[in-house]
Amino acid sequence: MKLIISSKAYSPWPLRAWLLMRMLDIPFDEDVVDVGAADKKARLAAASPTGRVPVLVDGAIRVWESTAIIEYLAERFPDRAIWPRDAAARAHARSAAHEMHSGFAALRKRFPFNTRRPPRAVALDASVQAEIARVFALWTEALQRFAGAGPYLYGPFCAADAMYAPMALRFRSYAVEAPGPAGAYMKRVLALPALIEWTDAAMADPARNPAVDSAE
Ligand SMILES: N[C@@H](CCC(=O)N[C@@H](CS)C(=O)NCC(=O)O)C(=O)O
Repeated sequence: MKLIISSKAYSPWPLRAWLLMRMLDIPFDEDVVDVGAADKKARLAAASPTGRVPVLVDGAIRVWESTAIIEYLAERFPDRAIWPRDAAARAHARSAAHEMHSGFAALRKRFPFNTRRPPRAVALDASVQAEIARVFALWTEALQRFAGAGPYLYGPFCAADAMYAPMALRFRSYAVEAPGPAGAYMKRVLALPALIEWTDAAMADPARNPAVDSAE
């Protein structure tokens, strides 16, 4: 299988699929469309009907949209527990993942994704603060109700953890402190060797997006 992604420093959606596959030992090749490449638009258009990545290519099958990739992987690798085995935990995890996919617009806008950004706080309006509080409440609820012995939201690492991993990176980049169990969970996610592999690769990548790099 091949996962088409974009420059790692700026790519929260590709990170989700990539991290899930790494964490669940699903082998794949990666194909990176460089943010600075002259043919970037053409390559994205050739890769994806939306011109956006991630795209998973499995033989003749092409899957776009991160949530569709997760569902495809869950069907293709039923032994991997991409979603929790328990029905109540699975329902919660799916709701959390879809809430991430469709929500948190204020937070994403205020915290442009940039894994190379030295941690620094910015002023937060009420809508961003409310979305941050919602993420922490969601993590705390999942940890308290479903994590058991942990260490992740529903115990073993699953798709919901992958969906929220870029949020942990955003919180680090913008110096947002997570309280209590949510903070401990965030630390565990940021310590994942696979996540560090991604951010190290981003650090070493010469590709630059000046608009994001110059954000407040
Ligand atoms: N809803 C899509 C969003 C994908 C998306 O916005 N991807 C960004 C990278 S994070 C992209 O490909 N942007 C196009 C570009 O960089 O020109 C998904 O869940 O996969």
